[in-house]
Amino acid sequence: MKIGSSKIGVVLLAAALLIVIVIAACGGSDPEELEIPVSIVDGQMSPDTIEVKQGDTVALKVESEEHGDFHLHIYDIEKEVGGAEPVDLIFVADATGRFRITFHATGEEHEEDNREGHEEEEVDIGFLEVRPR
Ligand SMILES: [Cu+2]
Repeated sequence: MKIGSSKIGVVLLAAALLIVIVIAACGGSDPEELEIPVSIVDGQMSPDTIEVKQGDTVALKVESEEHGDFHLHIYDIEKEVGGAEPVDLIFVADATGRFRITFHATGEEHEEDNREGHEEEEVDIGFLEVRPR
């Protein structure tokens, strides 16, 4: 009986250890608040892909040398960038997938025309990638 119960003890210990390893490896991590600096130079976003996890609260700090609208598709977040200060874009990454980010150049003198010509004017500058947590 002594040998038997110590064997069970070893098996239980091994099982417990395995569970701890699996939990540690797979994460179950809590949503994070991320602050990500983004710059737009020559029609290209840097980083070209923003990677976050589902549920994260994301604050993009967008700097652009050119004046225009920063547009995150599907999430449908659009904001004017290109001033002296970086622009904060804050959202919760609740939808997973890969989302286009485009830039709409807006010369101040024909701002109204751009509202209509949205699709022709926009330039792909990068992606947002939201992975399941
Ligand atoms: Cu767009």
